[in-house]
Amino acid sequence: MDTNTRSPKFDATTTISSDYGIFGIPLSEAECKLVILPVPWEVTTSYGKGASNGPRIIREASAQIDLFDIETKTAYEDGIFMKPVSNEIHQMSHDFKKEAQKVIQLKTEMSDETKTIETLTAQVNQASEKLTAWVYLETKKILDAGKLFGLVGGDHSSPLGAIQAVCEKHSAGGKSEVGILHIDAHSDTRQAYQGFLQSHASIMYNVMNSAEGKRPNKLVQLGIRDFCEEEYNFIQSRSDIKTFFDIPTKQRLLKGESWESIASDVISELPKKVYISFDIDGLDPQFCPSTGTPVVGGLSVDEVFFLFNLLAQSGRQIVGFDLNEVSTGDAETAEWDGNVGARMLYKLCGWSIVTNK
Ligand SMILES: [Mn+2]
Repeated sequence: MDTNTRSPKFDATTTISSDYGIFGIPLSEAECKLVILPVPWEVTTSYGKGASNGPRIIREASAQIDLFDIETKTAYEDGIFMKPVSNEIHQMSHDFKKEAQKVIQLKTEMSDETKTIETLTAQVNQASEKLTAWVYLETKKILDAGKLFGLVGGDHSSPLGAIQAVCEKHSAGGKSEVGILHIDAHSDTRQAYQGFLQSHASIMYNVMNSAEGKRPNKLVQLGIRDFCEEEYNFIQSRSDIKTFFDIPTKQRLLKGESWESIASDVISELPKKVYISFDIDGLDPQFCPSTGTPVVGGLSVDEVFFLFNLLAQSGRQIVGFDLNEVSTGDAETAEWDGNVGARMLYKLCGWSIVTNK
């Protein structure tokens, strides 16, 4: 497809690299208002696999999207850029995933090799810390260059450093002004999972226990339908967390309440500055069949698009976002997952640009 014909702004002489960029937009990082950091990471994924391929399949599917959008119009003209996928990070993910798998296997077998389990677990935790530190620094660089920020994972542990950097950037008197809109099937508030301190299942626990200037002032969760009692109790214990569990939310909808009314309630819990953390499994699994831990129920694409539109109309500002857990499963490619992921990403990009005008 000749992507240059999709916008009068981009002349036919500009070429598009196959290593970086996204949506077929032929602009350099310096020319783009919004910069996306890809994080090909899936060390502690427990059930499915292929989340580290997320940036690649989303990028591949992204060239098919028409740039003009009925809601965000020509927002893309400000430029959207995705950095090249780091081979070093991808290799590190591959190497430490093997160690994490070994830990899970030994624990499942009730192995008495306690020393081995401890050593491997510590190594995996160190690798996760290193990843988080890298993501934090890369995010800071993008923000300090005056760009809008997005991240594509990877499993849901990928954005911890990014959320900390964005919260820190938007803080006053040592407190962050940012609220997180977290769309997910899972609450992700486990203190640790299989001994791993920074797993995908602990991201929001870690976010809400970050140092004061680096943690959001509010966490608002939507689509949540898979969590354990420990997670439920953690949510209840925190006045800075508001969870819209999927079943009671759907009951309101099924009794005839409008989605507009429900979405307004969700938005009213958020401060003016919003960071969106979007786990693709928050959607009904028909939209993400290859994701690692699918759960029945969930949101439709229409409901999410409606929510984003209403968020923008409310005058809120999207100060950063991540999209994670878009996966290939066992396959090399998963076209449908990439297609849905790319469309979700495009809306997130468009609304980020529009709400920062
Ligand atoms: Mn998640």
